[in-house]
Amino acid sequence: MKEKLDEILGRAIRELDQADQPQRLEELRVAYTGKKGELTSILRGMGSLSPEERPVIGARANEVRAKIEAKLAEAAARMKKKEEERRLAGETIDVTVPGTPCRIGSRHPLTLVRREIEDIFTSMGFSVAEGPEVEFGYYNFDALNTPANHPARDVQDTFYFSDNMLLRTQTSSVQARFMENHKPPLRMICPGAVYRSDDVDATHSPFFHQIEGLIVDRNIGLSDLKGALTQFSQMFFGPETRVRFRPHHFPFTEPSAEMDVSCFACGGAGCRLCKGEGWIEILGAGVVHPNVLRMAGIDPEIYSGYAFGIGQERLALLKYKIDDMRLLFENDTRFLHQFY
Ligand code: 2U9
Repeated sequence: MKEKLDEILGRAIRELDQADQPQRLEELRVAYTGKKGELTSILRGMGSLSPEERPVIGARANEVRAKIEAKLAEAAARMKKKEEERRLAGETIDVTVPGTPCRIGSRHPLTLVRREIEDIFTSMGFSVAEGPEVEFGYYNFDALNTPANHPARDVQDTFYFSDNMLLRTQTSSVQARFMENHKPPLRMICPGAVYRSDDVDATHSPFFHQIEGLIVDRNIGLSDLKGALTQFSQMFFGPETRVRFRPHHFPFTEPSAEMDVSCFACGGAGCRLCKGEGWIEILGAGVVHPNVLRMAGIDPEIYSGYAFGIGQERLALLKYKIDDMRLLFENDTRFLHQFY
């Protein structure tokens, strides 16, 4: 029986060394140490041994069982390690493989223009203010010397919610509000969306953006306006830029003017961009009307100021040579990704 036990141990060790699948290991465990396994059946047959042989064989059988169990555990550990190595090998990350490209957004041309204008004016000491797009008729019109019978207030031109609430038609309402809680000297610009009842075409939209500016201090006049807006034009369009002012009318400024810049494409000789004129209109401006200051509680005998209004879309079309304003609002990313 001792020989039988040694033979079992030898065979078990050989087979366990060769086993390379958990399933095979389980088969061997059942075959050797399971309830119906070879060792168990030997132990069961011990009854037939002589009293002298029994303890010797019993001890040997237990030794063999312990050895087989140790070998089983060793094989299980070996398989687990191998499996883990296999898994890790499969998970290897090649850090040199290029990543999945992700599309990075780009700034909208209107945003680029707004930021550039903000940078220029803040460098001259202007602050930036914002206000509501849904506005009282008072701030949009009355405070800006545009009384009830003025044609700009017509329902044909302005979107009304009620008699006294509307979508602002100009960001000047922000300046009217600003003057109520800031004392002169003040120097500010207000960028933002405005709304007018217009049909859409290549140069018109019922929704567009302005940047308006206002400065109020002692002894401010037309020369200050010309100086600041010339400086702005040269920073925005290039140092060679010349400007010219043409008389105009706005209810909120007196005198008022429109300002042209020399064409930055042809230098003033006349080309397609400036339609042969050599000049391109870019903004309106003027000396703030005394009535506007008075409405805001500022004494026009002590203070004066100038104001200007720039159409953001117009500058974006000019700067980026875009020939149709609708492109700015259609959100076609093939178009928008050209700007950054
Ligand atoms: C206050 C007083 C005066 C703002 C001004 C303009 C001239 C102007 C247009 C430019 C193109 C509007 O976007 S546009 O169509 N704006 O020409 N705006 S002066 O004058 C003000 C503003 C606020 C208290």
